[in-house]
Amino acid sequence: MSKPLVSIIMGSDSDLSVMQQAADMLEQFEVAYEMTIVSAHRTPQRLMDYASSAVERGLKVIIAGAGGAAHLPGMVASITPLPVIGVPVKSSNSIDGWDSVLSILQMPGGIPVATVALNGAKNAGILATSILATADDTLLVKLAAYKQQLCDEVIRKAEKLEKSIKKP
Ligand code: RP5
Repeated sequence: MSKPLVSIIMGSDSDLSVMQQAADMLEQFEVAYEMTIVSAHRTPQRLMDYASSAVERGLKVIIAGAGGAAHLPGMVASITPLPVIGVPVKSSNSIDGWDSVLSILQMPGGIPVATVALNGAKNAGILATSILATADDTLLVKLAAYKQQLCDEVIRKAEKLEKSIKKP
């Protein structure tokens, strides 16, 4: 098993079904990752320890997901110099998801968090891979192939739809 380059953390195990989608993308691109629970509110010291040791442990990107009053991504970004991708999760304590989105999106100047869509962990996995790909040509090739695959799929669907339309 190679050393993890990407960390996936979440505020609770109740975020796992969403955050697993980031892990699935990293597996697809064969990027080594670690995944665990770090709660900004329930385990503040663990958050401090985890974020402050991330560089020395060899991590390059951190994906952090949380719901409701979602402080995890922003707090992690305030501690580590690594890029942090925030995933707003529509959780049981979310009013309608906007609370998570805005908590993660509206960071003060100086502490950026790259925020993906609500429950957008899939894109977080792809974005983390893109960040690594700036220094890894193999990953660049894999990402280009993935995008081509998305394109081919749409063309195939378009052709199918066009054929299904009855000619007047
Ligand atoms: C947040 O509170 C977590 O990230 C989760 O989305 C939400 C609810 O947590 P649980 O009460 O399900 O543990 O901190």
